[in-house]
Amino acid sequence: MRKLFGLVASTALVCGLAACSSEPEAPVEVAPEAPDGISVSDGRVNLPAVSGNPAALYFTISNDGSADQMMRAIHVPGSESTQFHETVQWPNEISMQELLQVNVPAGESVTFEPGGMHVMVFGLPESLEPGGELEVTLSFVRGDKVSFPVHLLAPGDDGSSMEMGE
Ligand SMILES: [Cu+2]
Repeated sequence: MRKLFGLVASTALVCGLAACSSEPEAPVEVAPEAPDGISVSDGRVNLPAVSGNPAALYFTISNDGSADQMMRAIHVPGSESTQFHETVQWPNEISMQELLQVNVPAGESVTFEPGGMHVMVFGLPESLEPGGELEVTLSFVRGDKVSFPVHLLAPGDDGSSMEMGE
C-alpha cells in the first residue's frame, strides 16, 4: 500500500504541475478512484508568513456514502511532509497535536478550519505565491484516494474574498 501511494503521489505531482493545469476547473472535485460518496470542497492553504515555516491547509470533506471513511494521509506536491493536526485549547495556551488518522462518518461532513483541525504542510517550495493552486491527494486506510484543488492564500487570508466552490 505504501508503494502504491508513492506511485499515485508522483502521478499527482506530474498532473499538478503540467497536464491538468491547462484544463478548466472541474465541477466535481473527485477522482474516479475516490471512495463512494466522498467529495471535498473549499480546499485552501495559507502560505507561511515566515519562509521556512509550515503552511496550514484547510478543506471540507463530505461523506454521502454508507460506510465510514478513515483518512490516513494527504500528499501535497512539492512539500517534504504533512500532518493532520488538531488545535487543543488549554486555559492559558493553544497548542496543536498530531492526528494519525481522521474519520469521516457516513452521512457527515468534517471541516478543517483555522482554530480546529488542519493539515500542517512542511517544506513547501518558496516559489509558491498567493493566487495559485495545487492539486493535493487524500488517501484513506482502505487504499482509496481523492484528489482536489487547493487555492494558495496569503498568510492569514481566510479566503472569503475568493470564490470558493461552484
Ligand atoms: Cu498544526
